[in-house]
Amino acid sequence: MLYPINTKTRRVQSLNGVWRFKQGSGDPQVALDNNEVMVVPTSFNDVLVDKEKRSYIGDSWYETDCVVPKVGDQEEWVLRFGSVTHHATVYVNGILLGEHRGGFTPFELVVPARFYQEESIRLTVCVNNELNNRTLPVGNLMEEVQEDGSIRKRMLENFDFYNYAGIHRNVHLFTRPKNHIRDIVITSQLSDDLSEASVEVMVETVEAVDTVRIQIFDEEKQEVAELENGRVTLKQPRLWEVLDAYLYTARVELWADGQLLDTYTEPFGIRSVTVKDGQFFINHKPFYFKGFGKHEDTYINGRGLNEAANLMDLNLLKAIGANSFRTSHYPYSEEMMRLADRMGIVVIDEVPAVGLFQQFSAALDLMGENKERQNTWEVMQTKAAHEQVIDELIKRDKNHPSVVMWVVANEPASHETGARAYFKPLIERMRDSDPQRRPVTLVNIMVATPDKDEVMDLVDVISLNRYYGWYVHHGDLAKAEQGLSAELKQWQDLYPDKPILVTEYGADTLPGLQSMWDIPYTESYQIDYYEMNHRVFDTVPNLVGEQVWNFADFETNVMLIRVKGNHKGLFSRNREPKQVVREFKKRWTAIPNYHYKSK
Ligand code: BDP
Repeated sequence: MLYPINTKTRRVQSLNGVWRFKQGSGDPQVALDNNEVMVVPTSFNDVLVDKEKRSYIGDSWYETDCVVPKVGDQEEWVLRFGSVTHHATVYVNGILLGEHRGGFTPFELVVPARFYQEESIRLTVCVNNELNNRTLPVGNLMEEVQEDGSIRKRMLENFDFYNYAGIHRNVHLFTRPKNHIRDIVITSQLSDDLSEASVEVMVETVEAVDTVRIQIFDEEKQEVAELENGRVTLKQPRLWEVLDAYLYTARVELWADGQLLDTYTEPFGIRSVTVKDGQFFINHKPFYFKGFGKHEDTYINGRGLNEAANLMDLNLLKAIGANSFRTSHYPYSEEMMRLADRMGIVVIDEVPAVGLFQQFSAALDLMGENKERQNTWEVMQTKAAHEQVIDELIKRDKNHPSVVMWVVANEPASHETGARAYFKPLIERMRDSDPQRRPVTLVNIMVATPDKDEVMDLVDVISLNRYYGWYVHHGDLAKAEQGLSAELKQWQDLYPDKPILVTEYGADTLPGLQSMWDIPYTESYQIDYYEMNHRVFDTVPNLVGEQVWNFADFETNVMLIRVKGNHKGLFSRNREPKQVVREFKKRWTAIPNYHYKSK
């Protein structure tokens, strides 16, 4: 899906701002009064301040008035939402326009022409934040009878982050020609010696046109090539390199009867990604991931778009010597993806498939022997939602040079019967629908050890979340070291040709707490914990990277093991460094992006 930009044939106007707002039942036929307001975009939760409203589960109504300026009869107005979490129903003047399920991907709705004549239109969005075993992420919805007999919905997240909701990303109204560029797909093949790239640009239009003109421009806005039949071979291309990004632009024009119908410019990078012999190659060189699992999570905005925080995070990421992050546990904003492209930061792109584990508990006490048998794959009805998020993510992010791998799910019950049947078609779908055929991974949970896991042979990279020294052997780093070392060796022996990536490891840490001994939650323990992990990582030949859990502390639901959120960040929630940041900086600036572990 194309990002909304102004071009000679498209005009974008923002609908961000202060909207009318109401929680509870609503009637789109009747305008909301002005008693309560909400900012778009943001999570509604924290800014509402009131405790009940913050944790409200159900429908929230958003409304604004806007003017739809006149357009030519060959043009249309489109409403575009960057994301609405988790379910949106959109009305214009009380008339249903459409809906979208899924809280992390954009959607568009064409505004019918009859509204273009109106002085102003009333735009109403009903936002629902319920999650269940048919949605992604997975949540457990409950109803509680209150003292007065009324029913209040409650949501127990089946995952370890706060269920922030609202109109989370930009809302735009834009014009485009009726016969327009629907999509642009850019792929490139690099020669073995990197001296040539054959670039292919495929353009999808609504109807056939006389001419589709495609030109490529460099960063100085100089034309580099004009494509014939959508293809060109570029000599000595400047590559998109890790932390040294170079972005070309493809300008597409549709022409009919000598008239320019539509034009759009799509930035892209030339780089290759391959996996072979237990290594992960970018631009034909073995790459080492240094970085983070993150969250879209800031004070005040919650999960709402915060572009300043995005830039600060990526600058901090660079400052500490990292080169990558994973969009745990959902697709991040398009603005963040464009920023990563621009800054040369490598991204592992994840769908919101989290919570696919019956009765998931962040405490990882799922290994308890006395627990009832879990039957995740009988309980979960998420197949349709999963297919949808895969399709929407790849449609949205396929052209981003920063994206080097897709994640089909985070910590599913891949050791339970039914996991293989569930994941095989989804992994194939992900691989096959990507025009660049990037590697696909699944992030494995600690209990799905090599002897129990049923799916890791299906993916290209073995991604592991491992908490030796935290959830296992808590406070005993010597035992933790043995456990981690033994398990990584097992994976290496089982899949000698697959790279291993540690996608999560971490220890909750409260800044300022110190100890002479191995006492969890102290800054000294965090330092020792990571030192132990790194010692082990460096002995595993196929281990191609380390992504810390988490970049920054983040908000979670209230739980016994959460002290006002999850504190595994290397940075606090307001992005101040913990003591361990200095240690990371030393390690990561010493580890090169390439050839760290070349065999
Ligand atoms: C893993 C999850 C992540 C949690 C983390 C933790 O992937 O979402 O926040 O562990 O417990 O289970 O800190």
